[in-house]
Amino acid sequence: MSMHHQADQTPTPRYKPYKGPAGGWGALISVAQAWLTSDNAMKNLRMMLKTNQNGGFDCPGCAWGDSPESGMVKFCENGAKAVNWEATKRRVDAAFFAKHSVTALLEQSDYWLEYQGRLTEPMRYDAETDRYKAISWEAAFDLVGKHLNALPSPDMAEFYTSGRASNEAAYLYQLFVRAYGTNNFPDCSNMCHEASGVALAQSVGVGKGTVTFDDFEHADAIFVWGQNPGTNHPRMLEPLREAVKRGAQVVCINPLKERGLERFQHPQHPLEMLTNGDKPTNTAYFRPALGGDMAILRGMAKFLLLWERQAQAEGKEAVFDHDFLNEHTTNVLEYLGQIDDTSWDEIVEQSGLSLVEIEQAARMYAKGKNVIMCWAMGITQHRHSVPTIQEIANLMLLRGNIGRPGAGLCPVRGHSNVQGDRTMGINERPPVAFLDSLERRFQFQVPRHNGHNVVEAIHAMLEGRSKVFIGLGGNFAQATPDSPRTFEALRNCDLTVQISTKLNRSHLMHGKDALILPCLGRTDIDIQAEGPQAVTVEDSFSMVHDSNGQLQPLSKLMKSEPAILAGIAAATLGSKPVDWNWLVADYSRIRDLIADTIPGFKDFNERLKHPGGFYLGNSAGARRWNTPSGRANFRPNVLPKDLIHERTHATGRVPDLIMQSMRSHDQYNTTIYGLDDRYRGVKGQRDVLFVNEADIIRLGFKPGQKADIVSLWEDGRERRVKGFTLLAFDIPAGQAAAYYPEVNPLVPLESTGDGSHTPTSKFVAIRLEAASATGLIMARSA
Ligand SMILES: Nc1nc2c(c(=O)[nH]1)N[C@H]1C(S)=C(S)[C@@H](COP(=O)(O)OP(=O)(O)OC[C@H]3O[C@@H](n4cnc5c(=O)[nH]c(N)nc54)[C@H](O)[C@@H]3O)O[C@H]1N2
Ligand SMILES: Nc1nc2c(c(=O)[nH]1)N[C@H]1C(S)=C(S)[C@@H](COP(=O)(O)OP(=O)(O)OC[C@H]3O[C@@H](n4cnc5c(=O)[nH]c(N)nc54)[C@H](O)[C@@H]3O)O[C@H]1N2
Ligand SMILES: [Mo]
Repeated sequence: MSMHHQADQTPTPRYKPYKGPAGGWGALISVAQAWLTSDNAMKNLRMMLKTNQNGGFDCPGCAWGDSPESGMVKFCENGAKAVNWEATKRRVDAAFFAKHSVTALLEQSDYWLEYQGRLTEPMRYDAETDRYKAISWEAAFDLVGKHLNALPSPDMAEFYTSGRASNEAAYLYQLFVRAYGTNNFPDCSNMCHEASGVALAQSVGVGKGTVTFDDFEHADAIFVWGQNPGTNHPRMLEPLREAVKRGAQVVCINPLKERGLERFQHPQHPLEMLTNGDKPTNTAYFRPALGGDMAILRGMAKFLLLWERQAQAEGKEAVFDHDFLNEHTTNVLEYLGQIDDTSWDEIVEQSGLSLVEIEQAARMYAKGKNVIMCWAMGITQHRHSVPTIQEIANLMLLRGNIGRPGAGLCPVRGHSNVQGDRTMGINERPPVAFLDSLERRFQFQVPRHNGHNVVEAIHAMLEGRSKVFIGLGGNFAQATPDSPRTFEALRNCDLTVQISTKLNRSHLMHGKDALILPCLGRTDIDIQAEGPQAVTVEDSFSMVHDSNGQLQPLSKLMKSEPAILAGIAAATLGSKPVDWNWLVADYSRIRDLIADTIPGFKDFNERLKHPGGFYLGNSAGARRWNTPSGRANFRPNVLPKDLIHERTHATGRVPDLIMQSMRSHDQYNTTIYGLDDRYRGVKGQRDVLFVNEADIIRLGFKPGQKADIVSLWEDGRERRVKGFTLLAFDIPAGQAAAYYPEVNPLVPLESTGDGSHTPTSKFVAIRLEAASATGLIMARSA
C-alpha cells in the first residue's frame, strides 16, 4: 500500500494498453521471471511438472479442477508463481527477527514482507524489545493451551481458516475447536463464495456447484459472470476456448474488458505461439453496472416469459422445460408473478445494459440446449448477492439446465481447498446432522449455538468479547474490510497465533502475547511418525484427491498443519476426545474419522487410491433436491430498490463513483508477487484508481494526477486512502476499480451482504478529493 512503499519499488507509474492475448509469450516470460527470482530454479522446474499430476501435489493456486486425462501438463502461469513463491530458499528465522523490530517491519510493504522468505521456526513476541524471539514448540503449545483454558468462555476465542488448509488439517481443527466448546469459525469463505453457498442451499438444496469438468465439453453456451479467469483461474481458459472452437456460445458479463476473456493463447501449444495466433474466448461481451447483474438476469427471464407466452399463443415449441418444472420444482407461479411485477424500466436502469443487449443475452441463453453458468467475486461481494445467485438458479431452472450433462451451476471457487474446508465442518453455522454425527462418534457434547463469521469476529474482538485469535493460514489483517478497525481488533486480543508459511501484516498486528507458528506448505514433503504423508483436497467440481509434497522442507523446525493443530489440541484438552498425537502419526487415521462422520467419504482411504481421486457427488446435479419441499425452489426475490445503501445516502453526499476492488495479475489475494498488472497494462505500481477519462475530467482532475479516495458511510468515521493515481481506463461511466487489499480501509465493516454477511468489496461508494501528503497512515493510525 502507498504507506509502505519503499524506495526499492518503482515510483513512476507506466501505463500502456496490453496488445497481446492472454497466456502465450507474456505468460512464459512471467513464469521464467518467477523461476529466476525463486532462488530454487532447477528444483522448481521438476516441481512444476508434478503440479496436479497423480502422485504429485495439488496446485496451491486456485480451485479449478483438472481434466481427468493424465499426462497433460496441468499448471498455468499463476500456478507457477504460487508454487515458486512457496518453494523459495530465502528464510525468515530468528536472526531475521533479531534484526527487525515489529515497528520497523510495519513500515514495509506487503510485497516486501512476504518476499523475505519462508518462516522457519516458532517465534513469540517480546514486548520489551518489540521483537519476535525463538520459542520451543512445546512452550508454544503450552502457551496456547494456557490462554484457551483461562478464558471464561470458549466463545471468547476465534478460530480463523484460510482455504489452503487440507481436509485433514481442517477436520482436526474443527474437531478440536468443537471439543474445546465453540463454533467460532470465521473463514475466508465468509469474504468469498459465502453467498453462493447460502443462495444455492435454499434454491437447490446444496451449496456447491452442480457441474464437473466433463460438462464443459458438452455445453452449447457458457456464461461467465463477474469473473476474471485469465488471471485468477487460467486453466479455465482452455475449456472456454475449446467451447468457442466447437461453436458454443461463451458469454461474458463484466464491466471490464478482461483480456483473458477476450483472447487466449495456450502457453503449451508451441505452434500457436510461434505464429502468434490466438483464438477468441468469447462470442459476446456485456458490460453491466456494478451490482447490475440481478437486473440483467431478471430481464433475461422476462424475455423468456414473453417468448414462452408467444409460443403458447402460436402453438409453437415451448421455451420453458415444462416436464422439468412439473416434476422437479416448486414456486414457479410466484416467480413468474414476480417477473411480471418487475418493470422493464427498472431492469434497464439498474443493469447498466440496453434492452437490446439484454434481449441478445436472453436469446443466447434460450438457444443453448445445455447451458453452464459460472460466476465468482463480481457476483458474490454485493449486498444483494444471495438474490442475484438465486436469480441465476431461477433462470437455469426455467429451462431445466440443472442436473443434465453439459449444463449446470458453477460457482468457481477461490482458494484451492476452500470448498473442502467447508465439507470438513469449518462452518460457524454447522448443519445439525453434522453435529449429531460428531456427537455420536466422539461422545462429547458439541456446542449447538452459532459461532462468529469474519465480520462478527472482528466486532467481538473490537468490543473485547473475544480475546484469543488463532489463524490457520491466511492474512486476516489484510484480507478483511475496514483495515484500521481490524488492526485494532487484533491488537485488542490477549493472544494472537498465526500458523503460516510466510511473513505478513497479520503477524505485525498482534495481541499482547503473540505466536508465529511456521508450517509446511503443499510443495513440502511431510514426514510423520509413521512415514511420509499425503493430504487431500476438494476442487470446485467436488473431486477429492491427494496431494504429495515434493521438496525437502527448508528447516526441521517447521511442522505440518495437522501436527501443529494436534500439538495445540493436546496442550489444551489432553487426549480428549481422541489421542491427537496418535492421530497425526498417520493421516489415514484422520481420514478414517472423516469417513465415519461425513457423508460421501465412506472407504475414504481406499477410494483415494484411484488415480485422479473420486467424485463426492452432488445431489442437485443428480436431480435430488435436499430442500424442505423436496423440490428445487424458485426464489421470487424483488430487485433492490436502490443499489446505494441507506447509510451512504445518510451522509447527505452524493457518490462521485462506485468502486469495485479486484486482483491484479501479479498477486494471490494479499500475497503480492510483483507490482505489474500485465493484461491491464499497469506497470510498477498498485496505488491506482481505474476511472473513465470523462469522469476524471468531470470530477475536476486530470488523468495521471493523484487523488485521495474517501468512502461514504454514515457512522462518523473517516475512511480514506491517500495519493492514488487516476488512470484513464476503458471502464463504464460512473465506475471505478482499484486493487485489493490497498483499498480495504474504504470498505465499511457494516456494509455486508444480506444473508451472507460478506463485505461488499465490489460496491463501495466513493468520492475523490485533492491528494493530501502521503504518509505511513495505516501503520501509524492503527
Ligand atoms: N492468480 C490468482 N489466482 C487466484 C486468486 C488471486 O488472487 N490470484 N485468488 C483466488 C481467490 S481466493 C478467489 S475468490 C478467486 C477470485 O477470482 P475473481 O472473482 O475472478 O477475482 P476478482 O479479481 O475479485 O475479479 C472479479 C471480476 O469481477 C468483475 N466485477 C466486479 N464487479 C462486478 C459486478 O458487479 N458485476 C459483474 N458482472 N462483474 C463484476 C471484475 O471486473 C473482475 O473481472 O481467484 C482465486 N485465484
Ligand atoms: N477488498 C477486498 N477484500 C477481499 C477480497 C476482495 O476481492 N476485495 N477477496 C476476499 C477473498 S475472495 C478471500 S478468499 C480472502 C482471502 O483471505 P486469506 O485467505 O486470509 O488471505 P491470503 O492472502 O490468501 O493469505 C496469505 C497468507 O497465507 C499464508 N499461507 C500460504 N500458504 C499457506 C499454507 O499452505 N498453510 C498456511 N497455514 N498458511 C499459508 C501465508 O502466510 C500468506 O501470507 O480475502 C477477501 N478480501
Ligand atoms: Mo476467495
